[in-house]
Amino acid sequence: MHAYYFDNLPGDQRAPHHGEELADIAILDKLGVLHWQIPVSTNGQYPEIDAIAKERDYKNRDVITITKEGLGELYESKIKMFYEEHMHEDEEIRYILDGSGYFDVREHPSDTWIRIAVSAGDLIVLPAGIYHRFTLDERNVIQAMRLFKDEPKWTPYNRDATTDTNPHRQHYLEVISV
Ligand code: KMT
Ligand code: NI
Repeated sequence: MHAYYFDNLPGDQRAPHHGEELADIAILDKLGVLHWQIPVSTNGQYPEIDAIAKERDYKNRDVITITKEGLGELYESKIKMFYEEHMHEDEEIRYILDGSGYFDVREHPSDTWIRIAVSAGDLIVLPAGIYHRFTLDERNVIQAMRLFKDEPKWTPYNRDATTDTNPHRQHYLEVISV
């Protein structure tokens, strides 16, 4: 996993968009983004993931494969939806099993995008209330385990005036400001 400032230039969202300025991975700590590197198992057992899931109360999980073939006619609309800036009222927890992609998160208070490049073995937890988006990269394939505290539901709230005052957003801002 590595992180850098997004260049904000127009063009394919899948391109690296590597800005001039480097971002220290420590910036993720400041934004409340948790991350681990856990080599992907070849036997279907995930003891380290299980331990983190137990400690953090992630009761459910599934596996999503994002490819043109896998998503069929939903592909373009899904890709667009993942890339709309949004927040959730719960954590977004993804363990990358294969392929790669980018999670963009908003730095606060500058509101600049930090691009986080993830690939197999990266476990990332985006805190509730953080503004973010996701895109495939130019390899066009990712497979990820999604972990959930409760049943597999995580409503995206696209950023607007109401998300700015959402209690989960407000709570997030309080937590990262201490
Ligand atoms: C999401 O919520 O943005 C997704 O599940 C897509 C990314 S999973 C690697
Ligand atoms: Ni999300």
